[in-house]
Amino acid sequence: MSQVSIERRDGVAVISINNPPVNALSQPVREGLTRSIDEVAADDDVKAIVIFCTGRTFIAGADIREFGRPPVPPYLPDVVTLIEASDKPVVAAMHGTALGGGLEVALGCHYRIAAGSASLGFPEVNLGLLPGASGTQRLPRLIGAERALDMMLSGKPVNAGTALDYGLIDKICEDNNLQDAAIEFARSQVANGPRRIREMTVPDVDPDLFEKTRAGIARKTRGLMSPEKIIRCVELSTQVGFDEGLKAERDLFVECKDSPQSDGLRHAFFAERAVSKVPDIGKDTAVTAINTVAILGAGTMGAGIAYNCLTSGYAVHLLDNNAEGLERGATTIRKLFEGGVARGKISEEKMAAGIERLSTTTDYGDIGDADLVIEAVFENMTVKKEVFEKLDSVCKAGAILATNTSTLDVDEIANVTKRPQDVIGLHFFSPAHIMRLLEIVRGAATSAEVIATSLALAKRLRKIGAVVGNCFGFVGNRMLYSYGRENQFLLLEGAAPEHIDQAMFDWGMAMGPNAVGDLAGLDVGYKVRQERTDLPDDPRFYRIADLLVEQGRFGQKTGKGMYLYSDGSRNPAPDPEVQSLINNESEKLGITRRDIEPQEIIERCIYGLISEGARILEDGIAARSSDIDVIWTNGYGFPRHRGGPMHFADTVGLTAVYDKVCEFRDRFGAEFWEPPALLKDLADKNQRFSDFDK
Ligand code: 3H9
Repeated sequence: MSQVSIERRDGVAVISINNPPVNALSQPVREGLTRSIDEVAADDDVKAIVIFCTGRTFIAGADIREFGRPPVPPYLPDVVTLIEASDKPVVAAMHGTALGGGLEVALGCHYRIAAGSASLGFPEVNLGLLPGASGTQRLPRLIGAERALDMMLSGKPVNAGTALDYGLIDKICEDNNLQDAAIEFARSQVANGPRRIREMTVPDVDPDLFEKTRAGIARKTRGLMSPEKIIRCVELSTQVGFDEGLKAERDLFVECKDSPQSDGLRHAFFAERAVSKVPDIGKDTAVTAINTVAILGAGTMGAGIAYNCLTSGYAVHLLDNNAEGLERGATTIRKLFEGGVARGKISEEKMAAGIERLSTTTDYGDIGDADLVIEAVFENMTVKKEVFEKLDSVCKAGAILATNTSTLDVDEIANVTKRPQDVIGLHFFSPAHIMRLLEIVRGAATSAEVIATSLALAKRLRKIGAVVGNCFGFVGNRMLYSYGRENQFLLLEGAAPEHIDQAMFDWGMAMGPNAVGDLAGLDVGYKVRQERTDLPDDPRFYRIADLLVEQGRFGQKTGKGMYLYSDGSRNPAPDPEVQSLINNESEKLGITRRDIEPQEIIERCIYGLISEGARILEDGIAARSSDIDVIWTNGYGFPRHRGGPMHFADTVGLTAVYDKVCEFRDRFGAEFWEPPALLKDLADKNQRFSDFDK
């Protein structure tokens, strides 16, 4: 069946697009639209045209999957031009999410109406693209350059009400009456005829707008190419004629589309959708209803998780053995709510309702009715086991018992209960209410239902749930060990903390490893290392971090760690004391310090990560290499435009990665740099990690 069909309703032709799930503008849709517009243009009985979509949404954009392949005509800009050229008024009738190329189709129409629940936007920037089918030239003409820039640079959609205020749409109608309202509206415009945006001029703009915008986004968009190109296109819309602007837009769009940045961002988009598909968990796996969540431990993490649950509509019992700690936790939650209200993120009513759903207790007897318990106490196996024994005795049958451990063996914890099938790891990242990642750690006995329910929970908490296997540190923190190890070795070999951090920041990491360590607290990793019995017997291993902790330098919270934080500042300042400590240690260990180029810093840290990622795949701890990418881009500040460590390796080429790892093995020893068998195997076959996923 064709994805585009025509129905005639008393002089109005309704062109319907039916391309589930999101009516993306795949080649057959573009072809169908072209054919349909031509057909109704030639039909004298048709006086006006409506473009409508069946299913859950208006067109949600170009078909992103096509961008990795050679383009096949008709091209979208030509389709939009054809629509606008119609002599009969064309009305876009939008519901759901009218995004990207979908909104460009609507801008090619002469009029636009939308259902009240619709949202409209240009999310291309999130994919390293710019609106490439005239959006950068039509939107500023319709709503002004400033608002157009805001929509295209933020990538955030606007709701129907805002769209009406902006003049982006002409009318809002009831959700269940869209098609009829659009037909009536189209009929009412027959006398007026087409109104073409290409014939408009951009309303006057502040001459400094573009420079101010560039300066305003510089830090946030560092290293990204598409934001600057969006600004350039909108600037051109105020300087040159429509056709010239369109041509420039096309050239810049193609440059973006063909860039590794867009490739990485598109990979991240699809990886985030793939991660929710867990091989042995089907759509028919039962999901337990969760209404009440108990959170154990009222520290920063517990309070953050509680706030996240409360703002997602759950009732929360917050439990802590220590009454003062409990009060502090409740205060933290109230402050988080107040901050949310102050920033306009939540309403006063939602805050009041959320606080109403919170109860606090020091008594395990009060949490027996919880459907889900999330333990967020100290990262210590003995403490965790005690907690789970208590939970086993007080919690109702069928309750999910989750540990927020970031490293420990979930099976060992589960096995102190009589219900290991109900035990799972839910590894939140700090700050828990902000970080999007939730590592869902399945134990050997965890039931499919508990995993499916945890995935549903992640969605309701507005997080990305990544299901991983059980091993020390799971995926994220296990890989972090290799990354951190190289950082520590580089310090001893001659690189200053700030040089390492600068190199990694410039490469795209949100922060360098030393600044991250200070932020998270160097004592956290120290305590974990103290408990481990399987660490390498190498005096260099995390030596500097250990010494700093032993001197009471825990990081930001103690005003000094790898860096100095004077007078409560959060800005890391290099500390000569730390540098001399590092120099002394190098000498003690007989390491000759040398200048280390940023390139070596980057390669050792990132190839260390990639190698551990490959081992994680070999061990079956992650189901797909793209799951690892989701974890690192959403939990560890890995640059999204590089797709994630495994995708980055694919773009470098696995033979080159393998050769480099072998070079490091020869230079720095096999203990840490023996190439993983999977890396060698894929490199030998000239394959990618993405081939392993298939
Ligand atoms: C563009 O338009 C460029 C133009 O300016 C210029 C061109 C010349 N293409 O997210 P979901 C799939 S760039 C292909 O889970 P939701 C998705 O992979 C584009 N596939 O649903 C998933 O597949 P699967 C600008 C797409 O309800 C399924 O649909 N537009 C596309 O949570 C369901 O997706 C965008 O960037 C696509 N465009 O959210 C919008 N979109 O089931 C991107 C989705 O196999 N899309 N799929 O895993 C979205 O933001 C969300 O999908 C949307 C629905 C909000 C629409």
